[in-house]
Amino acid sequence: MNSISDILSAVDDLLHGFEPSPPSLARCYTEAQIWDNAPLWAILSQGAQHHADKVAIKDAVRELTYRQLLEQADGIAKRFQEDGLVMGDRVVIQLSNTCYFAIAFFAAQRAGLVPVMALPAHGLAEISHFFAVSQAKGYICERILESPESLEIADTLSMSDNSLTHIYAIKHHGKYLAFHPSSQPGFTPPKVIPEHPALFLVSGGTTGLPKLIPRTHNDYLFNIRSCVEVSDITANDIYLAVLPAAHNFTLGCPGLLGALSKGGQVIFSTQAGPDHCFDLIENHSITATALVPALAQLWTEASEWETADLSSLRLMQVGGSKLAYSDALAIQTAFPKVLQQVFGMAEGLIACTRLGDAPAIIAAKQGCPVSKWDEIRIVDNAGNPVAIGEEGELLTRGPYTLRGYYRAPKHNQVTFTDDGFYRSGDKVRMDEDRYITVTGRIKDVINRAGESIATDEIEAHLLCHPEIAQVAVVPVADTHLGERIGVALVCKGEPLTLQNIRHFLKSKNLAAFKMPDELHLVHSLPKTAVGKIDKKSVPGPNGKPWMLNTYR
Ligand code: J2J
Repeated sequence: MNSISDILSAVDDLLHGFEPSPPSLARCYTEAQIWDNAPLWAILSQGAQHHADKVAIKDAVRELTYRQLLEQADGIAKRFQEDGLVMGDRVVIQLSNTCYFAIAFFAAQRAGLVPVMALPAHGLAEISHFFAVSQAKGYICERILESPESLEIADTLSMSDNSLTHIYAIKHHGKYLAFHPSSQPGFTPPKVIPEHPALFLVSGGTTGLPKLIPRTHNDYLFNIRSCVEVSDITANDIYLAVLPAAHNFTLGCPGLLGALSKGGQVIFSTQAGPDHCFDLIENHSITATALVPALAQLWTEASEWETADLSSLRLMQVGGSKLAYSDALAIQTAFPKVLQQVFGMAEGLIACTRLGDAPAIIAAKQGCPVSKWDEIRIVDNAGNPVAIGEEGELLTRGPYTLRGYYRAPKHNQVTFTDDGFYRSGDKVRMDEDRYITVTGRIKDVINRAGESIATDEIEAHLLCHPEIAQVAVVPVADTHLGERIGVALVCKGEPLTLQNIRHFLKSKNLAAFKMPDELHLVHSLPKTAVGKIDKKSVPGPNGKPWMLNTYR
């Protein structure tokens, strides 16, 4: 049996380096019933109460009803406890999109463990970093049959000096602890405190190692509920989890947890390509899904020749990076009336367009905050608020936005204002109706011969060129200019030349000093773990990363 003192010390350790909301605000959120004061697993227990025999989750090989999902999660939760893991302990979960993901996630919640939500594409460097920061004891991973190296991280971690004591490997009968869900009716979960962290999301920044973002039971439940409300999720919805399930977008905005919270159904897909997913949409009558722009672009192109019946789809969320206006229009033509732009961040704030908005607004803007309790401040370089409609950095605070990254005091000093606003680093404009247009990242600037050039301005112009599919503008080291402007392009058909794009940019009245210095044509641009363009890894003409190492 796990002793009370083990539990107290695990919870104590969990809270070390966690920045909660100030008590006065916490009280206000509770009194206003923004915070439910419930554990995150209530989503599942309520589902099992109201929709016990309805299928909750499905993947390519299995399906589980709400009751089965709860009982199997409880079987694993009991196993965790028997193995000595206690409430407050952290576990890193790194699983692909199958039913096991949901079982493992809810098992951790039911046992009071706090999962660090790693993405399948994270490598040893990121996973080791998650262990170093969180001091997690458990690692839940899987052997992916097509990828024999998938247990290499577990092998390496098990031999190095770290906090890891329990490795659970799905689909693996070997040296690691087996993860065999077996039903456990009547399990009593430990009593978690809803103001404590329920999970750690990982930051989506494309520079440096990801930071850990503590999300509490209260804040995440509110996040999910707000997204469910604005997207009208009901028990009739069938949600396709196509981006990694551990990413905030797929997990809780409204994502798979949103669908389950209303008694809907979740279909897990390990493939994101249109041929596979279109069949899933037809076969399962999928109603809702979430994509990054590059994937939405691919689906849009494929809709021209794929013949599957996609008429069940009523909500296609697109977010994660800027959706080019021309791509939004193409989506609206290929998939009428279903597009919802989402500007979100694992740190908290979610803004989105509403399905009932005018199509022109949905194509052009990233949306307005999902909650009236989201506080937004747009500031200039000196930190002063800008006028409505002016560009500036977006700062935000609210009932589901973090107050500090986990165990990162130095970083937190510069990333949060004294009054608790999170500096997102995103450059935006906001209209009177609180609709936000993302214009870039404040630090995506090239210093060319003393001139500061925003890369997103050049990118936005180039994306209007009918022959350009994708673009990344990066600073390239230059002995004379300091930095020069490099453009990596994916063309739709005929390859373009530097001359062509300069000519095009001139026709858009772009200043001479913003003209690209160098062009590199590529077949595709590298992507981050969730599928956003990863500028840091964009290859130059010599095949090596092109961007200056010192890119700020
Ligand atoms: C431009 N930039 C965007 C958008 C995010 C829903 C949707 C996305 C995320 C996500 C998420 C953008 N246009 N529509 O968690 O729940 C960039 C911004 C932001 C950063 C956050 C969700 N949508 N971005 O992408 O934590 O720069 O979350 O600050 O991975 O992605 O990244 P991440």
